[in-house]
Amino acid sequence: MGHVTFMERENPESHYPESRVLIIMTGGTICMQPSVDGLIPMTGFLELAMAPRPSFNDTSAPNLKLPAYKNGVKTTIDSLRTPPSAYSRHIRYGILEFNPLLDSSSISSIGWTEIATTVKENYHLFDGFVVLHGTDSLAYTASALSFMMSDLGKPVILTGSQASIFALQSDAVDNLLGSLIIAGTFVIPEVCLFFHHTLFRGNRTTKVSASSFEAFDSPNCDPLAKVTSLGVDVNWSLVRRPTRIAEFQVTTYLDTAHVACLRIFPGIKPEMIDSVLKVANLRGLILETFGMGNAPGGVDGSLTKVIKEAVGRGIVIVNVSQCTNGFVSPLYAPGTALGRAGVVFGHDLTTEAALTKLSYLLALADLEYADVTAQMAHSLRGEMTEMALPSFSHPAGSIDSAVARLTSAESAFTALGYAIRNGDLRTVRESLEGDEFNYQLVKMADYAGNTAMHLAAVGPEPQILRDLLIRGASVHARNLANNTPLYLAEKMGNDECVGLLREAGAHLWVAESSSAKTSEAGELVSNASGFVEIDGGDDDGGIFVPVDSVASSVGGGGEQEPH
Ligand code: ASN
Repeated sequence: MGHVTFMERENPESHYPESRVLIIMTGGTICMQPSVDGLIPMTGFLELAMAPRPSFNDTSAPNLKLPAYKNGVKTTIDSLRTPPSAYSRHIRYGILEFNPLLDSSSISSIGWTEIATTVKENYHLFDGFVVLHGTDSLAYTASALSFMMSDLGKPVILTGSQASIFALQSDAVDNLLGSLIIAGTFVIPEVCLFFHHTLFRGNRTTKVSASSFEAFDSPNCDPLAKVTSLGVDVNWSLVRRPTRIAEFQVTTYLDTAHVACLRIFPGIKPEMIDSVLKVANLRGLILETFGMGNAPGGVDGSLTKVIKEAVGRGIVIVNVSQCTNGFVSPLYAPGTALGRAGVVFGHDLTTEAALTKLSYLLALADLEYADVTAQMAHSLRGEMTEMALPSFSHPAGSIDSAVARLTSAESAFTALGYAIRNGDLRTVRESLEGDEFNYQLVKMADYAGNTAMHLAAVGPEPQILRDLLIRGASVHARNLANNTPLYLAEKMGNDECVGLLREAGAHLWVAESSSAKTSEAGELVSNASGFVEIDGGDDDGGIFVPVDSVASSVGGGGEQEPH
């Protein structure tokens, strides 16, 4: 007999579980229609563009209302759901629309704050977020949001399209459907940009084409995922993960008013740069230089002089390259001269990331000039390439223990499961030491979908849970019974683990919190191999699944509220 999930017990009609995704519609071509003034964004996207399309609407329970917060006020919004995806789940979604909708060329830090605040207010109500946005300034918005959001634990995916969803030939459906499925299926805790079957880290992107459907690229960072005919291929080794125990926060103010950007060109006069640097109250300048960071007159001194004076007045000047690929460094004499004048080398930052990062840092009240320049030269959210990571080393090469003799990820995970269950902190630490292979262990799951976090949440040693958290394990991962580590810890009355998980941003939906207190929603069963299994009592003849941390809500129609 198959595995009976919590959701199936609650709602036997429903075969597959649902994830919940909030779409934040800001405007852009995706929702535009022709007018006498040219293309303009139209309201009513859910009813006009999504409801009539079978790929966005399986027509079951079309009028289900979802709770959501809009401008701080609790409300309910209409929802639709997709047919089941290749990952055997529906994505249920609702939309909050900007008023007015924007052509993205008009977005500013006000719009960025509205998006960030909407995600924050609704964070506990949805598994993921999709932001619909025009393509013109999409890379700026993606970069800005990545800095505004800290300790993000859920996916925030920005997308748009080059042609309207109402056009006969358009990229809109693919971009939106791909974003919805990824946001509702994978715990990729980053601000991402999805376009033309590719998921990018948002703060690495730049718009490379004004009309092609392949409009975005991240020239200095491989994509985080690709959609193929076989499904979504996630490059988990690139996905960033939280490494400290903290709840999701947003910064709502960026100092965009006192930052400028200037592109160097052959023949540029020092006085032109000087006049920009003397704009009233300017605090930061992004200087787009040639090649590896060179500017004319860097050696003879006149341009360097105006820059040095500006640095002396406390203006942060950041050097980024006009080339889309590569990085700046003080290799050539002109670049060295800029460095000596006090210019910060932005390595391989895009202009979009440099501008928004500087606006973010300058808005932080407790940062001095030296802190801002230091942070501009280091990665905060994966926006610049870090120094080379320590090289891969398999535990078999270094540790003389049971784990050391294991050669496959599956058997290493089995050993890890035993160690967690026995509260054997030393063995857990040995098996998790170091590298990418061990991040695989943090993300793997047993045949019941339990990750190391699920096992640790019900295990005897809370320090193991803490160790997993600082290695980037997700508190939002769900096992095949749709339960999170927090649900299991509550169910077991494992108070210390409950406290720790909540500190790391874990939460329960209302339906879960009541069922965690009853004995009906699933029993914790130790099977022969020592794994903790969540089961409704059926013999499920389990499988071993290296799942990619599926996010999901419980129940098809129940209230979904933070607890
Ligand atoms: N002008 C549009 C915008 O950025 C372009 C687009 O979305 N393709 O809003």
